[in-house]
Amino acid sequence: MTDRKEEGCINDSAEKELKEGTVLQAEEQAEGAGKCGISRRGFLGATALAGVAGAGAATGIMPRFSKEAAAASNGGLDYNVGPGELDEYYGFWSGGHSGEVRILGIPSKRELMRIPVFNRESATGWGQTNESKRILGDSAEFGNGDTHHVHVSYTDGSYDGRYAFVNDKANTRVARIRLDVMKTDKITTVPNVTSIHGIRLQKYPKTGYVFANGEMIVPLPNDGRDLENPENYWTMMSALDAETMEVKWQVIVDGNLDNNDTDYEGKYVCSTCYNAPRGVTLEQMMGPERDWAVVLNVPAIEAAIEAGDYTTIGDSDVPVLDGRGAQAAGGPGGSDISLYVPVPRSPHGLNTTPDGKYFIANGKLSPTCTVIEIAKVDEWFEGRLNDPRDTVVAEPEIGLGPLHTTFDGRGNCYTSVFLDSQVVKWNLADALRAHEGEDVNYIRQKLDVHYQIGHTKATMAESKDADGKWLVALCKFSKDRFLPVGPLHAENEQLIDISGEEMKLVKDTPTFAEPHDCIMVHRDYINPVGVWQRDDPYFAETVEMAKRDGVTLESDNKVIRDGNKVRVYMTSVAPSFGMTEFKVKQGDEVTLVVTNLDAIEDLHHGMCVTNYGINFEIAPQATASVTFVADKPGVHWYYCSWFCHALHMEMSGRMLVEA
Ligand code: RUQ
Ligand code: CUA
Repeated sequence: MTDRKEEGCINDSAEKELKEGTVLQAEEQAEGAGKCGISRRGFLGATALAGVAGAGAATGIMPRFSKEAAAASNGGLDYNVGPGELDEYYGFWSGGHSGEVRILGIPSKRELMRIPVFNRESATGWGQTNESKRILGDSAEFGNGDTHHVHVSYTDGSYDGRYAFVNDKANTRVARIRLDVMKTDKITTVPNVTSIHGIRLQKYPKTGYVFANGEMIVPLPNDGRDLENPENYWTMMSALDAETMEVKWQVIVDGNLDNNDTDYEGKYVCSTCYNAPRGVTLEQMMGPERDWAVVLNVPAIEAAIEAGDYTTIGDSDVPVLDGRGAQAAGGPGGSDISLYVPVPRSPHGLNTTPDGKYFIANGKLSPTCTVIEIAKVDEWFEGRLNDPRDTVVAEPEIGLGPLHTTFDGRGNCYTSVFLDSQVVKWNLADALRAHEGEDVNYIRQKLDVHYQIGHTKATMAESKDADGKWLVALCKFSKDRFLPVGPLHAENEQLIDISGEEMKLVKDTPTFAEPHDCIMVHRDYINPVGVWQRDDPYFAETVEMAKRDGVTLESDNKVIRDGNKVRVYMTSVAPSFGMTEFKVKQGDEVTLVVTNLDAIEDLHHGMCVTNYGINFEIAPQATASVTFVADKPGVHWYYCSWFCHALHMEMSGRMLVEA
């Protein structure tokens, strides 16, 4: 590795192509050179053009046309985002078992923000403040989560920038993030199932439902019965109302639900299933040759619930329907509400083409992708097709270990192939033709990635506005790609330019545990605010509490005693807190409420109480609070933890705890 770093500066795809003896194109050499700083031509070109644009740069609006011009000058898109320039896309990244969601700028891949969701977060006090604990509810005790799939809400198949939703595989939850303030605002623990893995949103007419895949099979209800009887273990698809985040209904299915996606007409949610034999050990799960993709018919489910045709499970009052009936499990291949399409064993990703015509199930153990035509799904539910397999219109061979497929909006699919460590570009129309027996090669290119890719995603690919500019390969292993940092390695996310005929690897970016998936949304669709509104529901309950205490948060600095409960209300204006001391008694339950009166964007304060394990952010015009027991007598300084002023160090006070 060292040799190559010192000698070469050949970009990686170029290096691979050299090895394989194929032609190394001049433009790729130029690009490789640019990457290690020999030639700054592309970058200078962009800057010069931005200079000509002048006004755009001065107002802080990224002059997008200069990007296009720069792209034209070096035969591809420009991935440099210079100092002071803005990225073209918001990337919403799951954070895996870090339990968070991250926002990245694309194409720079600069990390812009971390949104704590299921985790406990030190800088912002997420999981500690009363406001975040209300959102976390009973599950606040966990402190961990496992986010895999983050999706942004839709109106008519296009992103509408209202919310993002993300799953928690670890503790069976679904969270919603408000994209105006980029904070988690609702979390629902889904009853009756274990592990939410895939989630997807209804795309039309707008995101009404969030469809959450229960992955692991358990007894229904899981209350201690049937511990030793796996034949009575099942899982379900759950549909949450995107506005209220209540679970509206659940459908029992055959197999473990893996990944899902929806159509563009609001009718279907389709999910891959593995574990047809409903085994509980790896050997048992590996039984038959076939698993399936299950398609659930949403209007039919709604009609059944309307007709009262459902049961409930345990103490939950969520309507539950029975959607079992896979042929491989001895069923007829579906029911009034479900269709089971046989696919090769252990499929993984499920992706809808942006034209809304096909579901693609990715083979994982099979080298193929199975293409299901949604119009044929209609026919099956209308009784015009008998065999569920007749909905399959192509099954192209992609490579070893296809996991996920993404799209460029120009008819091409890009499938991540785990075992081969490749992104494979293939043409859907040609794959359909090949399935009809025509002699066509649907494979367009196989690009090596480094290494063991999981998800791959192209810009805007999960909406009808797929624009085919950038693709990210989320690689699970990064050995030798970065400076060593001990036994625990970063992962490697590779940025690939897919704007032209040929995919071009342009950048390696390390990332901490463990983004599973991401989406990239053009910045025109996302409109965050810079300062909180005082009437924001996020801290409304705290405002109500202050009202009951006769406190005006925007002006008062007061201590209210109510038995051994003490509420301390203070304001903050850089560089001071409204109170430089307050006194409580040992054993008091103290609620500390801070309102940031600064109304300037970027002027946060923090409240850190020393030796009490307390720290939280208070963004401009926000109120935040924490409740704790003052169990240690003595002088306890509190200080501002977010840099706010030249006298930030002096922004402090004393909590005096009487013994
Ligand atoms: S799954 S590597 Cu959790 Cu998204 Cu496929
Ligand atoms: Cu206020 Cu730092």
